[in-house]
Amino acid sequence: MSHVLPWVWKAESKRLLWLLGLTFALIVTFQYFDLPYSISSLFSSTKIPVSRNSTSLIGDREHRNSNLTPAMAPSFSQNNSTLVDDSAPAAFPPSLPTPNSSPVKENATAVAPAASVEGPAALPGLKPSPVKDNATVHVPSAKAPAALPSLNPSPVNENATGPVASAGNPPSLPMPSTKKDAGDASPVVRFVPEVKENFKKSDPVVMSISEMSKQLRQNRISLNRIAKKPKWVTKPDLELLQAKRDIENAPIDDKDPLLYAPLYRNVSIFKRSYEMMEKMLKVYVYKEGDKPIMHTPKLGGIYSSEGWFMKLIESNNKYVTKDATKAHLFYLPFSSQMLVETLYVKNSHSHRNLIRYLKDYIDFISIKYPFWNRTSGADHFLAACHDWAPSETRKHFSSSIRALCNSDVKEGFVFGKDTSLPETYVRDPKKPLSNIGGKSASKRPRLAFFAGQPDHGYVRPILLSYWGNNKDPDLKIFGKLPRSKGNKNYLQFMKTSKYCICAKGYEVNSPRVVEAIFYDCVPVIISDNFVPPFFGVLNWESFAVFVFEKDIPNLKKILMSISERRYRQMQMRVKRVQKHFLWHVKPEKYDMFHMILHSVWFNRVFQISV
Ligand SMILES: *[C@@H]1O[C@H](CO)[C@@H](O)[C@H](O)[C@H]1NC(C)=O
Ligand SMILES: *[C@@H]1O[C@H](CO)[C@@H](O)[C@H](O)[C@H]1NC(C)=O
Ligand SMILES: *[C@@H]1O[C@H](CO)[C@@H](O)[C@H](O)[C@H]1NC(C)=O
Ligand SMILES: *[C@@H]1O[C@H](CO)[C@@H](O)[C@H](O)[C@H]1NC(C)=O
Ligand SMILES: *[C@@H]1O[C@H](CO)[C@@H](O)[C@H](O)[C@H]1NC(C)=O
Ligand SMILES: *[C@@H]1O[C@H](CO)[C@@H](O)[C@H](O)[C@H]1NC(C)=O
Ligand SMILES: *[C@@H]1O[C@H](CO)[C@@H](O)[C@H](O)[C@H]1NC(C)=O
Ligand SMILES: CC(=O)N[C@H]1CO[C@H](CO)[C@@H](O)[C@@H]1O
Repeated sequence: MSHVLPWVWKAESKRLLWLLGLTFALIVTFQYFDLPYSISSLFSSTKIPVSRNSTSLIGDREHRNSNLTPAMAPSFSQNNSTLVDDSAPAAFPPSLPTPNSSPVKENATAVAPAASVEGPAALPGLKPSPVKDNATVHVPSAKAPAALPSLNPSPVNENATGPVASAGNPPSLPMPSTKKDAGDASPVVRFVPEVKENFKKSDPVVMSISEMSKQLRQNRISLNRIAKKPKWVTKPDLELLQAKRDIENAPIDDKDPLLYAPLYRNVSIFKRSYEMMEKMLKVYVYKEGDKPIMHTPKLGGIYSSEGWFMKLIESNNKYVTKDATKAHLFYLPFSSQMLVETLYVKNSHSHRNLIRYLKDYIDFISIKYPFWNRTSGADHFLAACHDWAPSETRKHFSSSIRALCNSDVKEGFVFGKDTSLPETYVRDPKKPLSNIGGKSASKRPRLAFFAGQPDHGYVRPILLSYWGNNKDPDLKIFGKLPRSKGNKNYLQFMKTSKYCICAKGYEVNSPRVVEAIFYDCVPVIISDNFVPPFFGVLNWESFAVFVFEKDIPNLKKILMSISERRYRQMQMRVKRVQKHFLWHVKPEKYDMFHMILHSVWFNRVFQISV
């Protein structure tokens, strides 16, 4: 352990050791609540069957406001502790009472808070003791290729009751570091608490795209049913209800030359909904909030989609209204990137102050105006691209519509409420369209291409171990590409490969998905449980390939099994869907700005209940 945490020993501080212990207990606790799935990969015999159903549903208020909360917000020093995220209680699988509720979950709620309340008492052995007894301990090997077997769903061990530290072998706390990643592997700093990262391994329970669609359909019905009625009904509510009826009864219209039907779940519905949005949508943008966290759009880099959206909506005069009583939606103009850059204490691994900031903002506007309280924020929305945004916003924005880049089924993404925000890597904010496009289908000699930081997340080492180092001349799978002027190499590969591999990094999202589309390359998404952008309206499987992480060894076989005809069809569709993924300094019909706005509108319309 000493080589893992040299500074601990140097400091010779019992207090630090104690904190470390507490930290670990908290990690375990936190993980247990936060990532019901990843705990099952950490201790791979512990499978929590309830999670899939529950993570994608909205929790009932009682649960959220239960007395878990104080227990999960410990008051001890945060210095050098770890990722202590007071959004944790909300992360607790928010669920409707479901028949699938397992004893595992019940134990977790009963045990974990006690552990953190009692603090020292619960610490000896670093184990939340009540949980440990019958659990089977299995800490997967950290080595990537060896981690592969655990990709396969392991049989459920019903005895395993929860997280337990293997004796004398707690998962190591890596030294804090920053995260760098971008489509072309150029140095863009991402801040990520590596402690949490270490817990993220592949998860045996994977939600396929068709299961996601099913969940979306179910939630469209159930969210609407369980939605809290607004405290009073307004004219915009009634307008939304009318819009909903109109959209549901959309006339069949699949011949619009601008909307190629196979790209959409239901082109008639999308078309009608978009028209209704154009016709009636009014958005109120809060003026409150200090720069730089609020009202400061960043237009370059990998988080720029939140910035572009903020800039374009704040300067928009078609959809934005100054009269909040006319608004169907309320936009919360904060930047998750600026929030981290401004408030995150380096190496603190704590989000608490970030979450606090957002909470204070909500408190402020909910006292000053009646709008938030009227719907508990259900008609409020945010667009946030930073990796941490899901956890920062999970608790206090649990009713609000969150457009998130890190749209991970297992990080509390709620189908039908939240929307998947495209992650875009804008290299030149003045010319967001430069270098767009690529070779035609017949002029793409390479089967597949990937390049990116090799050590980000658990998937890439696996990908590289199977296909890196030119193991197969058809698959160009690289770690970092040698630097070239203007990223020529990277762009060249994207423009001349048939398939562009979008392998997840630390988180499910990657700028490569939009990049592939941008360069007319068919995206191959290897990122289990990633909800692709505009999932509510687009039929992703018509123009992209989804490969389970566990199928990486079969990657070539999978790609080779796609016929040339099918490939050409998908590539043509990629070109047709491209317009939805473009930024324009002056927004254009159906472009990314409008699609983001539409995704929020669409979810609001279908959740409306009065
Ligand atoms: C989810 O719950 C339903 C019943 O509500 C059940 O039929 C289904 O098998 C459950 N799915 C999972 C993955 O637990
Ligand atoms: C945490 O560390 C900062 C300096 O890094 C110090 O100012 C602060 O008082 C510390 N907080 C506690 C609770 O120890
Ligand atoms: C926190 O840890 C860093 C090393 O990671 C150390 O330099 C710093 O002094 C520590 N701060 C406290 C308050 O213990
Ligand atoms: C767990 O172990 C305790 C004793 O250590 C025993 O009383 C209890 O029945 C066991 N529970 C299960 C589910 O095996
Ligand atoms: C696991 O459960 C089975 C029956 O459910 C029981 O026979 C077995 O002893 C249990 N194992 C442990 C370690 O508790
Ligand atoms: C699309 O939605 C419309 C309106 O609800 C419906 O009439 C039509 O059958 C749907 N089309 C498809 C292909 O599902
Ligand atoms: C909204 O609710 C909060 C908490 O319940 C309360 O403090 C606040 O005064 C309310 N706002 C308005 C405008 O009534
Ligand atoms: C609510 C509760 O305590 N559920 C179960 C927790 O796990 C033990 C076994 O470890 C069961 O006996 C409880 O029923």
